[in-house]
Order: sequence, then structure tokens, then C-alpha cells
Amino acid sequence: MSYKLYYFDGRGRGEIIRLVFAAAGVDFEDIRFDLEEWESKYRAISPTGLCPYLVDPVTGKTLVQSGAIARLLAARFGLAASDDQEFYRVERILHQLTDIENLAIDILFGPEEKRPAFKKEFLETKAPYHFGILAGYLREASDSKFAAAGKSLTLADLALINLIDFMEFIGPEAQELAAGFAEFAAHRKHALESNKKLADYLANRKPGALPF
Ligand SMILES: N[C@@H](CCC(=O)N[C@@H](CS)C(=O)NCC(=O)O)C(=O)O
Repeated sequence: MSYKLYYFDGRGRGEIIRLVFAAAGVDFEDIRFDLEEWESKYRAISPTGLCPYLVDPVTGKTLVQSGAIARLLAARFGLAASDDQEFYRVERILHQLTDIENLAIDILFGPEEKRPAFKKEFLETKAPYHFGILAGYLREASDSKFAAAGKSLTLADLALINLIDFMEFIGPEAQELAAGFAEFAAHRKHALESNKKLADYLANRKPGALPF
């Protein structure tokens, strides 16, 4: 039996799990669906009524919560921190990224009339603030070149790349803003050079049907 990941045909909250599989070189069934199939077929078999969820062949259980699944797999596949200080730095980055994701969710899925204001605030103040903090963490990690300043690639690297890539769905201004931080491009280059399977996955990734 193989891993089976259930998520929309988009990146959203499923992509970080796909990136962990890609970086680890572990095969999984990538079961993708549209909104209609979600409602008619897949929601009912999700333990929480939400996705992503993962059928784990190791335990036979169906796992939920994207962050918990990604952390579990990272630990299982050697993509977790190797000591308590690195653990803190990985978590610091993951939580900073969650703060940004929450803002992106408001822009894409918040009340329609409020979305332009959310986006304006994101571009003018919130994204520069959060990106600046993340760029500072990368500068601190300069000797290591991995985001959490450890000896090898961790979930923090994957999540950072994923979030910067996600700016595509916010729009060209958000992508430009991220591109203004040279630390992100340098980090991505190093991370991909350290892991060819991840680089191949990103180079060959096809766009999903859903715009998130
Ligand atoms: N904290 C959860 C959030 C899960 C979540 O809200 N999933 C959304 C998609 S990103 C969902 O299932 N939406 C479908 C629905 O609400 O019917 C996680 O990270 O897995």
C-alpha cells in the first residue's frame, strides 16, 4: 500500500505535503479533485470534513491537518531539525509563514468586497514586514544557507519556497515584492542544488486546475 494524499487540484494546503514527498523521493498517490467531486465524493470520507488528508500506509490511519502531516513526514523522511535550536528555528519560520498564509487566505477567500483592501494592505505594509523578517532569518543562517541554519534541508526550506511561489496567486505585484528580497532567490538556488529530486519536481510541476 502506498501513501494516498487527497486534496484539491491546486497547491493550497496540499502542496507542502507534496514537496516533502518530492524532496524525500518517496512515491505517493496524488489524488486531486474539483469542488464538485469534493462535495459529492471526498468530503464524506475525510475525518474532519476538510482536506488535505493522507492515508498513511505505516499506521493504516487517515491523517489530517496539513501542518501536522508535513511535520510527521518530515520527521520520518529526515527533513526535520537535528537539535533543539534548529527545531526552534524551523518552527519560527513555519509560524512566520503561517502568518503570511492567513493574510493570503483573506485576500483570496475573504468577503469579496474586502479583498481589494486586504490586498492593498498586504502589498503596502504586511508583506514587506513579513518578508523582511524572513530575509533576516536567511541572513542569520548565511553560513549554512539552509533556512533554519542547519546542516541539511528541512521542512522550513520547503515551506519557504512554497510560500514565495504562492505569491503567483496573489498577483504580479506580490511576486515582484518577493523578488525584491535577493535572499529568497539565493536560498531557493541553494536548496534546489542540494536536492535534485525537489528541483525536478518544481521544474516539472504542472499548474493545477484551481487558482490557489
Ligand atoms: N488547518 C487545516 C485547514 C483545512 C482546510 O480549511 N481545508 C480547506 C481547503 S484549503 C477545505 O477543506 N475546504 C473545503 C471545505 O471547507 O468544504 C489544514 O491545514 O489542513
